[in-house]
Amino acid sequence: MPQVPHIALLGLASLLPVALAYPQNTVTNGISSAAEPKFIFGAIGDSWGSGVTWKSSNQFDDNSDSCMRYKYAWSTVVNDAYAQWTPNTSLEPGFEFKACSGSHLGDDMMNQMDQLTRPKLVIMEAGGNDANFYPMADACLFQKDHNKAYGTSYEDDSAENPTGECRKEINLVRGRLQEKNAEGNNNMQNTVEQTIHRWRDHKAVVGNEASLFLLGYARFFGPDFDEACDKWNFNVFWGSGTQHVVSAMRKEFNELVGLMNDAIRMATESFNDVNIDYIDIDPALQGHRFCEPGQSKYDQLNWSNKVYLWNSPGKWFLTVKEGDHIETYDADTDSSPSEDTFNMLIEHPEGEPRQEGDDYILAFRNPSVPDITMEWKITPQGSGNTGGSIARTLHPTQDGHNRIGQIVTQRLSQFYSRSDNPTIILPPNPPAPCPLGCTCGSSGVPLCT
Ligand SMILES: *[C@@H]1O[C@H](CO)[C@@H](O)[C@H](O)[C@H]1NC(C)=O
Ligand SMILES: CC(=O)N[C@H]1CO[C@H](CO)[C@@H](O)[C@@H]1O
Repeated sequence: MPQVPHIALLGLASLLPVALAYPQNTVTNGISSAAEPKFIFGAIGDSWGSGVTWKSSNQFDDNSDSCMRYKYAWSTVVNDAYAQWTPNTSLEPGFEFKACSGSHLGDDMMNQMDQLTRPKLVIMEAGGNDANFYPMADACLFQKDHNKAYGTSYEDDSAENPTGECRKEINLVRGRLQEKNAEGNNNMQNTVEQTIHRWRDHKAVVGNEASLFLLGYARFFGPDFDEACDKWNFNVFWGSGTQHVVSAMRKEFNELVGLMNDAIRMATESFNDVNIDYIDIDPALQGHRFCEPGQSKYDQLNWSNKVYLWNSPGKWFLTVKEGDHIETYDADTDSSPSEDTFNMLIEHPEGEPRQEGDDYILAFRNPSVPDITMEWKITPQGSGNTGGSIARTLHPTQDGHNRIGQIVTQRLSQFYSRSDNPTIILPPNPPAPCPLGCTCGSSGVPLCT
């Protein structure tokens, strides 16, 4: 890469004044001399980095900057595992968590860098907002804007000249990920590279021998062969949406996440610097994405721990009545009805949703079990922290963050040559669930009818 030595020279030119300008009495080489020495490491990035808290009990901090940092985000898992990867066990961990929901590559990352003291290690996860994935997810999955006509569904639309919002948004995201600049370089990769250049030149990094790891994202959907999902949709019930989660669309979503990851990985590789590298976190969700074989609709809506991604934008309350017996469940306490009850009712909405104030309410009753009803109430727009139950959609659950944190921990222990610590073994991926319509004995070989 011809521009690398050039920029590196620029960085060198500014090294001396910047290093001298840095307050030497408080921080030297990532070791704070005020208190006991620390190994300072920062986590910066967007909402996949912040983790998206959705209630006060799982906030990492007081959320006064509305960054929605989650107490169980992958970076906290890495911090908890500090002793397993640190290059120097005599140093206390100096974890600085600055990732912020909504952030982009470039300026936002540099603003977060400004908030770090003098890190020896920075782990960054960003780029999704530069590709602008959310409008695509809304158009293809949730369709939560009551007043919007989403138009022709994915399967009835043209890939080249779409009229429906879903395919239009997919094409926009694809464009952002595949566009090339005048020199023929991929724009997204270029944006990542520019951010890395700026990171190298940042005053907290210059002269500090710091390392930078960039995380990618994880694909949302399981392997293609599950057909049950073709008949489901993730549309919110208060909208008029009927976009099913068809396999061709799932495949495209996965492909786009893959393109994002390629741009990040290739950008890091272009530096050919052992201190700048990519970590593939996609395997973290293996077996636990949406539409994995053998999952039920209940699993998709985050009422089980089979799926490691959040679904269902909105703050919800459920009431299940069985004769005189009434049970309520809500998003705040994370309580949920039994899977059997839910699955028995969910395909049987009774009439149309009604609106009460800010809420939308829909009742369900299965004609074959008429004395059980379920009422589902959703507040689409949360305020303050409740907004997180919308914003967390399509982000990892705590289980997902755990897995991502384990992957990062393992990588760091290799990077810092902690061969004394061979015990970090990622949990094995669960065996593939039995495909629908098949039976799987202890051999695990599916017998399908
Ligand atoms: C680890 O940190 C301690 C405390 O600052 C320092 O005295 C020691 O030299 C460091 N060890 C290595 C191997 O860098
Ligand atoms: C709101 C909700 O449904 N929460 C559930 C999501 O999944 C986790 C398990 O990963 C449950 O603990 C929550 O109750």
